[in-house]
Amino acid sequence: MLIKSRLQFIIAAALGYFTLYWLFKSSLLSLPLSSFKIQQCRSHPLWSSIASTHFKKDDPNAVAYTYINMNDKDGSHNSSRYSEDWTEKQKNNSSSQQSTHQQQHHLVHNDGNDFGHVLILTPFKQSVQFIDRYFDNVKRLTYPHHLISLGFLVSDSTDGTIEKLRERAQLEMDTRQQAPSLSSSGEESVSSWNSFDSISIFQKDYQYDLPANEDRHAFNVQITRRNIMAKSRNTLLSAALTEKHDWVLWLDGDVIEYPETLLEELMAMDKDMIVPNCYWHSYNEEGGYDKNNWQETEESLAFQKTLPEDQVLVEGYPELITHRKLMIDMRFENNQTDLFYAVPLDAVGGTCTLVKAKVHRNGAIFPPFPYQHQVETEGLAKMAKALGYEVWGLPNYLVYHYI
Ligand SMILES: Nc1nc2c(ncn2[C@@H]2O[C@H](COP(=O)(O)OP(=O)(O)OP(=O)(O)O)[C@@H](O)[C@H]2O)c(=O)[nH]1
Ligand SMILES: [Mg+2]
Repeated sequence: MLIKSRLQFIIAAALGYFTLYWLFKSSLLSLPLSSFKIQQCRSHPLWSSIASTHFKKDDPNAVAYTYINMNDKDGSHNSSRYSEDWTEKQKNNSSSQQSTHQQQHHLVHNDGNDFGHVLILTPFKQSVQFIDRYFDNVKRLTYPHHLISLGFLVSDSTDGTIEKLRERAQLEMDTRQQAPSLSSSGEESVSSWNSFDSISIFQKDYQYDLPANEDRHAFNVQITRRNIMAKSRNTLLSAALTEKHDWVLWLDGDVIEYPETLLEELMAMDKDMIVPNCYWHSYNEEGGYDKNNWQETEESLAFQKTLPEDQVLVEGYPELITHRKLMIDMRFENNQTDLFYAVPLDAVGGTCTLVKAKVHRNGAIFPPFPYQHQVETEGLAKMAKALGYEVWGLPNYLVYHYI
């Protein structure tokens, strides 16, 4: 009986032990199930890459916002070079930023979108009225903002363009610093994806003002105007392009509407240089705006053979028929309605032009001198083609210029 009850005791104790063990084990599994999941998430290589990127991006010292007056560089102006405190901070943090960018590239690669870092460059002159809209539009871009840098060159402006630009850049910077740091759920990290990598504002005057009685579009002022524009774009490019940039988007300040998905859609075409069709619209009408996106024709090439080498051609002037085929006239051509229908081009305008950074690095600039009868943006395309790169246009994909 005693043995029997001992046996019973042992069986009961064993049963009790296993019951307690099972209860303990199941409570361990059920209670912290969510934290187990988080643990799993955190150890995922992609997640840790995001986390370290955003921890760095939320560090206020990592902010890059520069304002540099370049007028002293060529001695044409005697105003002193001016850079604010954060320029120093930026320099001090350049090494940490570099490692951040390496992680970003890694992150994008892991994500399956190996598109890289884009530098959006905009020259501005007397453009204060466009700046708020400009920022509202770039902020709406759906491409990850930490892979976007903004660069501006302001010239010959007396309307407060540079002050307004600095104010908007500062606002962006403040928003970024206020962004909450990463929580355990990782939710707040989304705010960092909305922060641009850097904003750089350069200033250089060319003392170029159109005589008050001259129409800025008049044929006889085009060459001087385009020459200054070419120098402005080259100056901005050489000041802002760094080794981290994979793409350059040239975006004029008076391009006021474009798709939020512009960057990823143009990048996905994977062309050395690509331009959407730049139109204007009113409330009930629309039409072609940028006539500088075009193809040469047999007639245009034959015509150029009759010209002296230094003769510059520009489009859109009845006094000069060039025989080119303009992209503004190619929309829905031959019943092509595909948004991404692409045509090879021989020249581009600068309203909205995506260029692989290597095209610039390898020598394509905006010639301020006649190059194959072209200057500035059309000259850029001609140079890129001479370097062996391909230039393409999207006749059905529209962006809109201010009218
Ligand atoms: N930095 C700089 N920017 C300029 C200069 N001239 C024009 N811009 C800017 O360069 C971009 C293109 O110039 P626009 O004057 O719009 O050229 P456009 O589109 O051919 O001419 P519009 O038909 O009048 O718009 C705009 O963002 C201008 O604000 C200049 O001399 N220096
Ligand atoms: Mg314009």
